Amino acid sequence: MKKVITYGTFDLLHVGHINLLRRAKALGDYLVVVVSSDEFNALKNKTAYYPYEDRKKILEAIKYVDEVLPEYTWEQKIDDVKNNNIDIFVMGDDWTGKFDFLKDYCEVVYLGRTEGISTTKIKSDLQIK
Ligand code: C2G
Repeated sequence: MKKVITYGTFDLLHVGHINLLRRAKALGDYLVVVVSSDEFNALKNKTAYYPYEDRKKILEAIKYVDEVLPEYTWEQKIDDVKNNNIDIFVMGDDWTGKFDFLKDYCEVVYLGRTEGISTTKIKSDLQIK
């Protein structure tokens, strides 16, 4: 069984997230999504509209997603890959190169982002502060 892993906040879920998750799952048989805790989002200078528990539940309802784990630190990725026997790490190409250190442990794939949509754009279009 080929296991895939990806990371993110996945706030205000939109088609860019779904396109990423669909393509990530298509690379293997099992997709683990590591969703940023509210504390980790603070480290990313992000404030999610939905709290962690809700973002986790929403991701678990997506047919491409097999398992959802919490992301607490930047440093947990190597352990996550090892502990979950991951074969492929996937991120959107806004992260190209940033996670190449994982190539010692698994395949690293950066997928093209979906243009014209982002959580930040949704918030600004709706004037949510
Ligand atoms: N994404 C995408 N197209 C968009 C928006 C997002 O392909 N229009 C992808 C991102 O590239 C990322 C995933 O969807 O792979 C989740 O995006 P975010 O929730 O914004 O995640 P981010 O804040 O980039 O967190 O340790 C890594 C971080 O947790 C990544």
